[in-house]
Amino acid sequence: VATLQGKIKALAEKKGPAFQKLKKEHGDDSLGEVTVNMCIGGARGIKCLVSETSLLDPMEGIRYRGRTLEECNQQLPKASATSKVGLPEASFWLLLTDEIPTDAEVKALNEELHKRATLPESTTKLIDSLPKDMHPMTQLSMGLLSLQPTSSFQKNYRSGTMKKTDYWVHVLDDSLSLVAQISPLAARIFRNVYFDGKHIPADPSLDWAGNYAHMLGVNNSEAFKDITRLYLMLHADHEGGNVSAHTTHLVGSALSDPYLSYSAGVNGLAGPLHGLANQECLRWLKNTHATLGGKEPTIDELTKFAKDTLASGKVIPGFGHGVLRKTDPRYMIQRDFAEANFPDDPLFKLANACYKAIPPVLEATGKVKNPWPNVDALSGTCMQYYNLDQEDYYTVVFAVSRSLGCMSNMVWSRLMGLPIERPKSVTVDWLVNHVDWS
Ligand code: CMX
Repeated sequence: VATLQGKIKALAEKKGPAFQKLKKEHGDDSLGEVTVNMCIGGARGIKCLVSETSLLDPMEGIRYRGRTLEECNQQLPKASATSKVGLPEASFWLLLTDEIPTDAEVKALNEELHKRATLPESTTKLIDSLPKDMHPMTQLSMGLLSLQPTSSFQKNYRSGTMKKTDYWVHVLDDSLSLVAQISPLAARIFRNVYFDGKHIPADPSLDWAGNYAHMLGVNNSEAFKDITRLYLMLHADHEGGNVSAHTTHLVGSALSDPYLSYSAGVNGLAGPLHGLANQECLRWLKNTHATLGGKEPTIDELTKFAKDTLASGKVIPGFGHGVLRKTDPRYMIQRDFAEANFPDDPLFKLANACYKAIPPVLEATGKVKNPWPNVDALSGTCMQYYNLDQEDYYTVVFAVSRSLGCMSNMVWSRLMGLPIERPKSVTVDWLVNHVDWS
């Protein structure tokens, strides 16, 4: 922890003067106008948030601290000499410090995470008592809330002794614990819902994501551990404006602690237009596969399926994006993994056919701004190949991953002393009176 703290502090000292100068000397500079459509259109495109950890380019995709995901996957330390997948906990280090950690640093981080991973009895009791048909994301959100009394931030705030300049230290402390605890919590929910509560103990010799895959207990292969590592690395962060990151940031801006804030973020991730899309996407693919009697579909058949979905008033899950305007690089990296590991899997073949059939259907609507697939179009397909085919659970895996980005971002928000968020809202009458009708 001391090393991590030292690195974060050094980076903040390096970046601090430019930030202060911006505030002082350019505080009134314009970043563009806000149109009526932006105001009534979900604030799309308004630059009104600072998120230090990553930046999303519509054409190129996300960069973690300036590095593309391909670069991250290459440069981040691996679990073994044979693995080709960058470790997600190494991306956590990168998001926090702007440095690729050494193997030794990742090893030390993993030891720290293992030390912090134990769930209090109050949490295990609560989780074990929940009805099996309660959605796993609801359970996860409740589990995170149940950990809130352990928050170092809230304890220190309450004691009245914590200086504003030390907020981030306690947020970092909580973030490490939350990241450590979220994987056993998520695995416990999975085993309760699908395996009658037969739990698999953690393996302290494994890395964070490898151990999570191990505790899920659906597949012992190294390939399943690798796809879990890849999934968790790819979904870790997607700048600050998406629903889960923004919610976490917004709630945290009221100085709610990391558990309260991330539980709220998880609730946003549970929406079908956001994280739940991976569950919906696999359901859509399975349904299409079954309706076609398991045979390989023609592009014409898929086109008809896609049109029927639109005609029934539903969105096609896994396609489109609020910011991206080309195929999501996260989709492409997962596709490369699938090509290398299970090219003949029927659902992968179906997902590939969708890649050809669906974009023209969405384009023909004339309104969809990005007809290309996003990450959710393939993540479920990859997981089901390794027996993780309980699609209602998929968004939980996303949430385990997204804790890395949301928590890193929260550390930096407190470090920069960002204030409580309070954008201005207006009424429709106000808009009507405000615009120039002449
Ligand atoms: N299927 C059908 N219609 C779609 C569509 C899709 N995949 N994507 C966009 N549209 C529609 C929108 O619903 C909207 O229609 P209305 O004007 O009738 O309301 C219109 O096209 C314009 O939308 P947009 O500006 O292109 O997209 P938004 O920024 O409003 O929404 C998103 C982005 C992701 C919510 C949307 O593309 C969608 O619903 N996709 C399917 C769900 C999905 O895959 N979500 C996961 C995204 C990644 C993530 O957050 O995890």
